[in-house]
Amino acid sequence: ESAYPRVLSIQSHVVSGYVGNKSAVFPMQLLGLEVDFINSVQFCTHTGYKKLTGQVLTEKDLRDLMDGLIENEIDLYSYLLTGYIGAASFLQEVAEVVKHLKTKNPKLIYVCDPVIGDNGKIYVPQELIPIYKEVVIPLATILTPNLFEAQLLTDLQIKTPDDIWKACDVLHGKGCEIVVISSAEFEGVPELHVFASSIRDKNKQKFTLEVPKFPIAFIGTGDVFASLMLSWMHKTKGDLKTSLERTIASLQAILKRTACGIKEGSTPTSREKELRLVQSKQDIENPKVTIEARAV
Ligand code: ATP
Ligand code: PLP
Ligand code: PXL
Repeated sequence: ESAYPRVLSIQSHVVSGYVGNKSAVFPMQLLGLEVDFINSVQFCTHTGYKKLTGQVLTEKDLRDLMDGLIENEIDLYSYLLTGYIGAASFLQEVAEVVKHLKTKNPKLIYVCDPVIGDNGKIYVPQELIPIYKEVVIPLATILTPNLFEAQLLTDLQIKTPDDIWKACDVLHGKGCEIVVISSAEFEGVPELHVFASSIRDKNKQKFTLEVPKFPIAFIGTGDVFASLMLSWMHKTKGDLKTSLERTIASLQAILKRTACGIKEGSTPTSREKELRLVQSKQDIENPKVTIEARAV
């Protein structure tokens, strides 16, 4: 086994700003993980800016890069992290990558953020949904959907916390040991909620956190969330409660710093909303926990 843990992160690259690998790699490196990354796209910015340019990696390109790692015998990973994937054929190839990495390391931990959409809006092609459901989710160790994604992946209507736990059980039934609902909002409740359910080592655990919500639609926060959860689950040897608390503490600090740069009352530009990730280095290294995860 490798002397230090190595992560393979397959996500977007943007030249300017912070989504995908640009959001995920820095926190993992700061927390001591060796990160190899494959850029599934290289765009000028995230897709919310007025002009989008750049290139998309094909499934064949992904296969080629993996073949290089395999032939060089450097395809032993402890963790795989994936986020936004824009094409069905690429997602199918990612599933092949997971299967291969598991033959090399049967203990591989696959952290999958099944990015489909948010708040009733789908921003990937529909045909990705059955592939996530049938092929990818059974391979995932830790799954981090938001409430909307959990609905689409389970075909359940989620209206209450009880419904969330039912959805988590459906996802456990498909094979993921840990399900973290990275954000959920309920009618008439101003806070954001995080839910986590684990059946790891037959030890059932459930936690919730209540997070104050900034009135700003940040981009790339889901990517930071998954990256911090992976890092802290590693550093705490699987302590779900502590990992959730430290992840949320760092995220809150990053968002507070980012919000400070936005003029109140005005509609922020995409540029102004870019996460102040580098400036938050110390909040990532030493999160100050103020929000406790409550056991359910
Ligand atoms: P994905 O689509 O990648 O699965 P997601 O939609 O759940 O993820 P976000 O909604 O970005 O991702 O939320 C991830 C985390 O980021 C939340 O748990 C919360 O801690 C933080 N967060 C995001 N937006 C806000 C906000 N406006 N106010 C407070 N916290 C936020
Ligand atoms: N908009 C689009 C087009 C996206 O692809 C994503 C990706 O996740 C988002 C918004 C939201 O990003 P996040 O959930 O990381 O904040
Ligand atoms: O997860 C956010 C994300 C990832 N990749 C690309 C994006 C976005 C959000 O807009 O545009 C290319």
